[in-house]
Amino acid sequence: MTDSNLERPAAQKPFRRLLLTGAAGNLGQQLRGALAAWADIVRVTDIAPLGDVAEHEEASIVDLADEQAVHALLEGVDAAVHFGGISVEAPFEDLLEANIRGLYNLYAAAQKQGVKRIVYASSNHAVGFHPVTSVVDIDAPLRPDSLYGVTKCFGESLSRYYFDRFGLETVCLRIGSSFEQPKNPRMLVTYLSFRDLIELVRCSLFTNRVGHAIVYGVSDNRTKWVDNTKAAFLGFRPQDSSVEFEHLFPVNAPSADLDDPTQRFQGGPFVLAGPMEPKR
Ligand code: NAI
Ligand code: 15L
Repeated sequence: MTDSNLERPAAQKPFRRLLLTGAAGNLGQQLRGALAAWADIVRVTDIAPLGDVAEHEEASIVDLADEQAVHALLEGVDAAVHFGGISVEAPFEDLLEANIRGLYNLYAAAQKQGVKRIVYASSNHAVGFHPVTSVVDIDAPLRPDSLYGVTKCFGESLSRYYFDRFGLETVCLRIGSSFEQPKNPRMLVTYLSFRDLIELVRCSLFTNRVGHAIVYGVSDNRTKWVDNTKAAFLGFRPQDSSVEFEHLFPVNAPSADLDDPTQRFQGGPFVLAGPMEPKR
């Protein structure tokens, strides 16, 4: 919680207004309801249709690449939960607009509007070219596995700059694989349950003085490729595990083929996905 929120009367919710980008997406839909418990007003936005708008919500369809519209979005916002943008490998031109220009617009607007904190959906693909035989902590070198991963590294650097230069706080969430359930054996390692995702966002919004922080978003899975020890101050304790889904994948499957890059590196299939040709 930011200092200005602490000045609000006890009967009110901790935040006056939270912004949620990507609200129509897979994870945005999960977060939309959760944010209602923490803010009087949740401003939801996406480039895609947002469905029914609740009484406590303000909704607007905005392309993150539209500078003016993004500046208007950030007006009167205490903190932003930024889950909008392209979430997979894509042609560079598309990533450039949504994930690079869009992110710059968001930070420039947040700084101008005096927003105190951003919770940024980074990705495991910022470090996806680390081998599965290693465990990475939050100080591990960036090793993006795709142009998509490179855009996440840009987001982590841009947010670092905005903290060092302007004091705008960010928690970068290096999310693993957050879906209803793991879709393949790799996701047994990278799985983040929706419940744990919501808890991670809650910790990121409510911990005092986060500065510029990085944390891995994975549940308490049996196999671990990431180590959150240095992010312990956020207080994130995953409740779930992919163990309950292990039966979905054959127990007698051959062990990882380390000659196959999609099995040798943590990023899995992303390591071979790009660069993609622009759509003509
Ligand atoms: P998603 O693709 O379902 O949602 C992203 C949303 O962003 C979509 O609703 C889309 O319409 C919106 N969007 C795309 N371009 C936009 C633009 N130019 N302007 C405004 N909105 C735009 O993806 P998901 O799974 O919900 O992921 C959310 C965030 O979390 C993304 O940033 C993704 O990179 C990140 N992430 C997700 C992971 C996962 O396992 N679901 C893993 C790692 C990171
Ligand atoms: C991501 O960053 C993607 O947004 C998501 O769609 C998944 O592919 C996830 O990583 C993953 O690594 O499984």
